[in-house]
Amino acid sequence: DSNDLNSVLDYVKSNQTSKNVEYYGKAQGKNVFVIHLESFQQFLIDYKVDGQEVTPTLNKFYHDSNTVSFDNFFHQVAQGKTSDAETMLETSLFGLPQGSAMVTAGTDNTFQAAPALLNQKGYTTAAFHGDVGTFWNRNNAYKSWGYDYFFDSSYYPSNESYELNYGLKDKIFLKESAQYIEQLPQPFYAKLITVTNHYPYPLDSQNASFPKTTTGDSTVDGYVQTAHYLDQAINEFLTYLKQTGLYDNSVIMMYGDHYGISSNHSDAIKQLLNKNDFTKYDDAMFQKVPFMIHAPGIKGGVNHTYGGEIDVLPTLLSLLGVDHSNNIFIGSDLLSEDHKQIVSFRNGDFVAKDFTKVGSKIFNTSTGEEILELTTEQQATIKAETKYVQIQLDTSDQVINGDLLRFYTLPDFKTVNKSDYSYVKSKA
Ligand code: GP9
Ligand code: MN
Repeated sequence: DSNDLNSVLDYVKSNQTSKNVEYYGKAQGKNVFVIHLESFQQFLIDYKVDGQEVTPTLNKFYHDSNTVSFDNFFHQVAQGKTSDAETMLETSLFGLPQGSAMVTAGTDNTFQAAPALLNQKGYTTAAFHGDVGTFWNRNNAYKSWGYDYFFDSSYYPSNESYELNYGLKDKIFLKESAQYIEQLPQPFYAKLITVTNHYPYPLDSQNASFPKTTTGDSTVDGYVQTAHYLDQAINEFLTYLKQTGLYDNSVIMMYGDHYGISSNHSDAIKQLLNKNDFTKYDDAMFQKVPFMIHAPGIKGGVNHTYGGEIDVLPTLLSLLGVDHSNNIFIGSDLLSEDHKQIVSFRNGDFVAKDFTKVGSKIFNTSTGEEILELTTEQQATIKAETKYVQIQLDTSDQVINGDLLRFYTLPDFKTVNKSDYSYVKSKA
């Protein structure tokens, strides 16, 4: 009941961070593009096959002097995969330990999510995706989150050759999204969810312009090829943004939602990474995904802060100068010096700046060495970090399972009324 809110509010209070004056509000009033890079792992950044970069566009974006890029950023998804990533990015709440929060809670729960928060600051909000709107219950969850518009596959030209795997091919998807982007009153918050770089990584011969890897694992070897295709699609989209001037008028945020190669493929992974071992520590590090924020005039560079998807929303709102000190968020601003560098995984494991815990094993995070005998001091640190992770996860689950945001009055925020929204395409 509403009393359960107290422990949540205690957490929120203890989770407050100071502002980083170098970044806070530096992108105030700018449009926001959130580009979801399907199954895109950090190791692809600057990765080469036979001397050729797999993702030249994204590498350039990653190293751009106006891009803040994180190289110790992890996905934190569980069974809900893409939907868990979306939930974290839009609400700074975790997905659930089982199933998908977007499916089980997306229709009925109350949220104070990114689209609604920004909408009430004058933003138009829109989500774009080339699959049917019902997948992951997006057509309902997006209403709860307050998206003004959701352009699903019904808004895109249909032609058998345009589709692959889970939906529209990325190049066609991004190209055909332009006609809707152009109609959005500014400033807008637009999320574009790509899908071609999705397991099992098929690609039609016409678009296959990069050699597959040769590990011999057929579910792995197509990964660089579809990643390269995604990179080309992003290149075309960024060119469009530059031509229209939107590039200089927008925050462009990109992230990989989760791993593309599951840890079951350790033999192939060892070949790809050119390593003899794939330890539990290596596996944890393999869960890194890119997180990049480009904004005109901001100081870019590769930032080594440890963080994850749960931290994206507070980071973005800080950059936009939108106060979030009263919001029930589990994560915190990655650019704040108070950000605790402990990345919780959904199963209670974690990567912290000092130690990494996988099951009962503890590793030194910077060297990867397993620590077999812990000192009393190390034991105390790990105990505290384990507890912090558990509190994060439990607090988040309490909020979602108890639908607690319905009891919480966020200052200057009007509760979203789902019946105000319809995404059904009207007949021309
Ligand atoms: C489908 C897509 C895939 O619409 O977003 O989701 P995933 O399988 O990655 O969770
Ligand atoms: Mn996904």
